[in-house]
Amino acid sequence: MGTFDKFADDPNADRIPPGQTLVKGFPVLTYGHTPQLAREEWTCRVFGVIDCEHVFTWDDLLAMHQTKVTCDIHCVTRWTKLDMEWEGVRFTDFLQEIERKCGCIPGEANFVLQHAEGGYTTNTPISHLLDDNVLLAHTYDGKPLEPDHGGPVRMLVPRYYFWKSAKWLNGFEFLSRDRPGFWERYGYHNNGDPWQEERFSH
Ligand SMILES: Nc1nc2c(c(=O)[nH]1)N[C@H]1C(S)=C(S)[C@@H](COP(=O)(O)O)O[C@H]1N2
Ligand SMILES: [Mo]
Repeated sequence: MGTFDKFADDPNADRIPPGQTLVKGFPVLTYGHTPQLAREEWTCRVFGVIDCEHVFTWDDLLAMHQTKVTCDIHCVTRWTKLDMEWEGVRFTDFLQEIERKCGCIPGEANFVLQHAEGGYTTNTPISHLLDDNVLLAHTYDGKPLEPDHGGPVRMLVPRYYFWKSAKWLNGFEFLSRDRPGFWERYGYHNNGDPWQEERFSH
Protein backbone atom coordinates (compact mmCIF):
# COMPACT_ATOMS: atom_id res chain seq x y z
CA MET A 1 0.00 0.00 0.00
CA GLY A 2 1.07 3.60 0.36
CA THR A 3 3.93 4.10 -2.10
CA PHE A 4 2.42 1.62 -4.52
CA ASP A 5 -1.07 3.15 -4.68
CA LYS A 6 -0.19 4.94 -7.89
CA PHE A 7 0.23 1.56 -9.58
CA ALA A 8 -3.13 0.26 -8.39
CA ASP A 9 -4.95 1.15 -11.64
CA ASP A 10 -2.16 -0.13 -13.92
CA PRO A 11 -1.45 -3.85 -13.59
CA ASN A 12 1.43 -3.55 -16.05
CA ALA A 13 3.28 -0.74 -14.26
CA ASP A 14 6.00 -3.06 -12.97
CA ARG A 15 6.72 -4.19 -16.53
CA ILE A 16 7.57 -0.71 -17.80
CA PRO A 17 11.20 0.34 -17.23
CA PRO A 18 12.00 3.89 -16.09
CA GLY A 19 11.52 6.58 -18.74
CA GLN A 20 9.50 4.31 -21.07
CA THR A 21 5.96 4.77 -22.46
CA LEU A 22 3.63 2.00 -23.63
CA VAL A 23 2.76 1.82 -27.33
CA LYS A 24 0.04 -0.18 -29.06
CA GLY A 25 1.51 -0.16 -32.57
CA PHE A 26 4.87 -1.54 -33.64
CA PRO A 27 7.18 1.37 -34.55
CA VAL A 28 9.80 0.90 -37.28
CA LEU A 29 13.30 2.16 -36.51
CA THR A 30 15.82 1.64 -39.27
CA TYR A 31 19.04 3.43 -40.06
CA GLY A 32 19.39 3.43 -43.85
CA HIS A 33 17.47 1.38 -46.40
CA THR A 34 15.35 -1.72 -45.89
CA PRO A 35 16.68 -4.82 -47.62
CA GLN A 36 14.14 -6.97 -49.46
CA LEU A 37 15.23 -10.56 -49.09
CA ALA A 38 13.24 -13.74 -49.72
CA ARG A 39 13.34 -16.37 -46.99
CA GLU A 40 15.05 -18.78 -49.37
CA GLU A 41 17.83 -16.24 -49.98
CA TRP A 42 18.62 -15.83 -46.29
CA THR A 43 22.05 -16.90 -45.05
CA CYS A 44 23.93 -16.53 -41.79
CA ARG A 45 27.71 -16.76 -41.68
CA VAL A 46 29.42 -17.73 -38.44
CA PHE A 47 33.06 -16.76 -38.13
CA GLY A 48 35.72 -15.30 -35.83
CA VAL A 49 37.47 -17.12 -33.00
CA ILE A 50 35.77 -20.46 -33.72
CA ASP A 51 37.35 -23.48 -35.34
CA CYS A 52 35.79 -23.02 -38.78
CA GLU A 53 33.56 -20.71 -40.77
CA HIS A 54 30.16 -21.91 -41.82
CA VAL A 55 27.19 -20.48 -43.71
CA PHE A 56 23.72 -21.55 -42.55
CA THR A 57 20.75 -21.33 -44.93
CA TRP A 58 16.99 -20.86 -44.50
CA ASP A 59 16.50 -24.62 -44.86
CA ASP A 60 19.08 -25.22 -42.14
CA LEU A 61 17.22 -22.81 -39.84
CA LEU A 62 13.83 -24.43 -40.49
CA ALA A 63 15.26 -27.87 -39.73
CA MET A 64 16.30 -26.72 -36.24
CA HIS A 65 14.08 -26.84 -33.14
CA GLN A 66 11.49 -24.01 -33.36
CA THR A 67 10.50 -22.01 -30.28
CA LYS A 68 7.69 -19.56 -29.51
CA VAL A 69 8.42 -16.61 -27.25
CA THR A 70 6.12 -13.99 -25.71
CA CYS A 71 8.09 -10.99 -24.45
CA ASP A 72 8.12 -7.26 -23.76
CA ILE A 73 10.33 -5.04 -25.90
CA HIS A 74 11.93 -1.75 -24.85
CA CYS A 75 13.40 0.72 -27.33
CA VAL A 76 15.89 3.39 -26.30
CA THR A 77 13.66 5.94 -28.09
CA ARG A 78 11.35 5.34 -25.07
CA TRP A 79 8.64 3.04 -26.38
CA THR A 80 7.77 -0.22 -24.68
CA LYS A 81 5.52 -2.86 -26.21
CA LEU A 82 4.13 -5.71 -24.11
CA ASP A 83 3.32 -9.34 -24.92
CA MET A 84 4.89 -9.54 -28.36
CA GLU A 85 4.63 -13.02 -29.88
CA TRP A 86 7.57 -14.35 -31.82
CA GLU A 87 8.76 -17.62 -33.28
CA GLY A 88 12.18 -18.75 -34.38
CA VAL A 89 15.25 -20.68 -33.26
CA ARG A 90 16.78 -20.15 -29.83
CA PHE A 91 20.32 -18.83 -30.00
CA THR A 92 21.34 -21.66 -27.66
CA ASP A 93 19.92 -24.21 -30.12
CA PHE A 94 21.72 -22.43 -32.96
CA LEU A 95 24.96 -22.61 -30.93
CA GLN A 96 24.58 -26.40 -30.77
CA GLU A 97 24.31 -26.51 -34.56
CA ILE A 98 27.45 -24.39 -34.84
CA GLU A 99 29.23 -26.85 -32.56
CA ARG A 100 28.04 -29.73 -34.70
CA LYS A 101 29.56 -28.09 -37.81
CA CYS A 102 32.61 -26.36 -36.35
CA GLY A 103 33.49 -28.12 -33.11
CA CYS A 104 33.23 -26.65 -29.65
CA ILE A 105 32.90 -22.91 -29.19
CA PRO A 106 36.32 -21.99 -27.74
CA GLY A 107 36.35 -20.46 -24.26
CA GLU A 108 37.95 -17.32 -25.67
CA ALA A 109 34.80 -16.56 -27.73
CA ASN A 110 33.41 -14.35 -25.00
CA PHE A 111 31.65 -11.78 -27.17
CA VAL A 112 29.40 -11.90 -30.21
CA LEU A 113 29.00 -9.24 -32.86
CA GLN A 114 25.69 -9.61 -34.69
CA HIS A 115 26.05 -8.65 -38.37
CA ALA A 116 23.20 -7.51 -40.61
CA GLU A 117 22.59 -6.96 -44.29
CA GLY A 118 23.60 -3.38 -45.05
CA GLY A 119 26.40 -3.26 -42.48
CA TYR A 120 24.55 -2.78 -39.17
CA THR A 121 26.25 -4.47 -36.23
CA THR A 122 25.66 -4.75 -32.49
CA ASN A 123 27.82 -6.33 -29.80
CA THR A 124 27.02 -8.33 -26.66
CA PRO A 125 28.79 -10.67 -24.29
CA ILE A 126 27.86 -14.20 -25.37
CA SER A 127 26.23 -14.62 -21.93
CA HIS A 128 23.51 -12.09 -22.92
CA LEU A 129 22.41 -14.40 -25.73
CA LEU A 130 21.91 -17.52 -23.62
CA ASP A 131 18.48 -16.61 -22.19
CA ASP A 132 15.61 -18.91 -23.22
CA ASN A 133 13.88 -16.05 -25.06
CA VAL A 134 16.77 -15.03 -27.32
CA LEU A 135 15.77 -16.04 -30.83
CA LEU A 136 16.77 -15.89 -34.44
CA ALA A 137 13.20 -14.79 -35.14
CA HIS A 138 11.41 -15.33 -38.44
CA THR A 139 7.76 -15.01 -37.39
CA TYR A 140 5.94 -12.25 -35.54
CA ASP A 141 2.28 -12.37 -34.49
CA GLY A 142 1.85 -15.60 -36.44
CA LYS A 143 3.02 -14.14 -39.75
CA PRO A 144 6.36 -14.10 -41.57
CA LEU A 145 8.41 -11.23 -40.17
CA GLU A 146 7.97 -8.19 -42.41
CA PRO A 147 11.00 -6.60 -44.11
CA ASP A 148 10.53 -3.36 -42.10
CA HIS A 149 10.95 -5.32 -38.87
CA GLY A 150 13.96 -7.30 -40.07
CA GLY A 151 12.46 -10.16 -42.06
CA PRO A 152 13.24 -12.75 -43.15
CA VAL A 153 15.28 -13.23 -39.95
CA ARG A 154 16.22 -10.88 -37.10
CA MET A 155 17.73 -11.31 -33.69
CA LEU A 156 15.48 -11.00 -30.65
CA VAL A 157 17.26 -10.15 -27.40
CA PRO A 158 14.34 -9.02 -25.19
CA ARG A 159 16.30 -8.23 -22.01
CA TYR A 160 18.19 -5.33 -23.62
CA TYR A 161 17.18 -2.21 -25.54
CA PHE A 162 15.97 -3.16 -29.01
CA TRP A 163 19.05 -1.82 -30.85
CA LYS A 164 20.78 -4.95 -29.46
CA SER A 165 18.51 -7.01 -31.79
CA ALA A 166 19.86 -6.83 -35.34
CA LYS A 167 17.33 -6.86 -38.16
CA TRP A 168 18.20 -8.73 -41.42
CA LEU A 169 20.63 -10.84 -39.45
CA ASN A 170 23.31 -12.32 -41.71
CA GLY A 171 26.15 -13.29 -39.42
CA PHE A 172 27.61 -13.90 -35.99
CA GLU A 173 31.23 -12.95 -35.38
CA PHE A 174 32.73 -14.55 -32.28
CA LEU A 175 35.26 -12.31 -30.53
CA SER A 176 37.78 -12.80 -27.75
CA ARG A 177 37.68 -9.08 -26.93
CA ASP A 178 34.61 -6.86 -27.10
CA ARG A 179 34.21 -4.61 -30.16
CA PRO A 180 31.51 -1.89 -30.30
CA GLY A 181 28.81 -2.22 -32.94
CA PHE A 182 27.15 0.50 -35.03
CA TRP A 183 25.19 2.48 -32.39
CA GLU A 184 27.66 1.61 -29.65
CA ARG A 185 30.34 3.49 -31.65
CA TYR A 186 27.97 6.48 -31.91
CA GLY A 187 27.53 6.81 -28.15
CA TYR A 188 24.88 4.27 -27.23
CA HIS A 189 25.66 2.34 -24.05
CA ASN A 190 27.75 -0.78 -24.49
CA ASN A 191 25.47 -2.87 -22.27
CA GLY A 192 21.96 -1.46 -22.90
CA ASP A 193 19.91 -2.72 -19.93
CA PRO A 194 16.54 -0.85 -19.91
CA TRP A 195 16.01 -1.43 -16.16
CA GLN A 196 19.26 0.41 -15.44
CA GLU A 197 18.49 3.02 -18.13
CA GLU A 198 21.76 2.24 -19.87
CA ARG A 199 20.93 4.45 -22.85
CA PHE A 200 24.12 6.35 -23.62
CA SER A 201 27.75 5.92 -22.72
CA HIS A 202 28.34 9.52 -21.58
N1 LIG B 1 20.03 -4.07 -39.38
C1 LIG B 1 19.49 -3.20 -38.51
N2 LIG B 1 19.05 -3.68 -37.34
C2 LIG B 1 18.50 -2.82 -36.43
C3 LIG B 1 18.41 -1.44 -36.70
C4 LIG B 1 18.87 -0.98 -37.96
O1 LIG B 1 18.82 0.23 -38.29
N3 LIG B 1 19.40 -1.89 -38.85
N4 LIG B 1 17.87 -0.60 -35.76
C5 LIG B 1 17.89 -1.08 -34.36
C6 LIG B 1 17.09 -0.25 -33.50
S1 LIG B 1 17.78 1.23 -33.01
C7 LIG B 1 15.89 -0.66 -33.03
S2 LIG B 1 15.04 0.24 -31.87
C8 LIG B 1 15.23 -1.87 -33.54
C9 LIG B 1 13.91 -1.49 -34.19
O2 LIG B 1 13.23 -2.61 -34.66
P1 LIG B 1 11.81 -2.39 -35.35
O3 LIG B 1 12.02 -1.47 -36.51
O4 LIG B 1 11.34 -3.74 -35.71
O5 LIG B 1 10.95 -1.73 -34.30
O6 LIG B 1 16.04 -2.56 -34.49
C10 LIG B 1 17.41 -2.52 -34.27
N5 LIG B 1 18.07 -3.34 -35.26
MO1 LIG C 1 16.40 2.10 -31.30
